[in-house]
Amino acid sequence: KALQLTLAVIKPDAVAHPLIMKALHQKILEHKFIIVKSKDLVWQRQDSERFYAEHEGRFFYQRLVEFMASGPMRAYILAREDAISYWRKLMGPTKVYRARYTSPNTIRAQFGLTDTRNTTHGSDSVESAQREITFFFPEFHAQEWMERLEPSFRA
Ligand code: YYY
Ligand code: MG
Repeated sequence: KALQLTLAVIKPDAVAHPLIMKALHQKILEHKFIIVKSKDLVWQRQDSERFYAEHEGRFFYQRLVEFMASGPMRAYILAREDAISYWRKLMGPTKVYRARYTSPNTIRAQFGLTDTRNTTHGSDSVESAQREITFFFPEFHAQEWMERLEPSFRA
């Protein structure tokens, strides 16, 4: 079955808690994602602003970019069948109160603190996955990675 790549990020609120990191790592493996690459990093504010440029001007923009540059994150390139929508489903809704009411088993419902400190990010489309993977892993060549797979796993 065709593998799809997505970018998953564990945000600073969760990286600060080793037990949450462990739970999230286990969840990734449990759901049969392949961890293609991972790295720990800290953003400067300008990285934050560039990544979230689409939200510039929204009421939450300042608190969002400030939070995302407030401490270490872990970024993963994950591969799986339907990786993009699958990871989004595991994440749950953006807003923590909504997540807790509507999807209590999701990552944001279980670990999110606020609508901003909501534990995780996931790409939301093929285009954003490409853009975001390159943003975090500029040295990674998705095309080459795909070409090395068994043909039946290729998109
Ligand atoms: O894609 P997703 O992360 O689920 O939500 P977006 O609507 O793209 O917002 C990106 C990011 O902005 C969200 O994860 C937290 C923050 N944010 C916020 O702080 N307050 C809101 N009311 C909405 C979003
Ligand atoms: Mg989004």
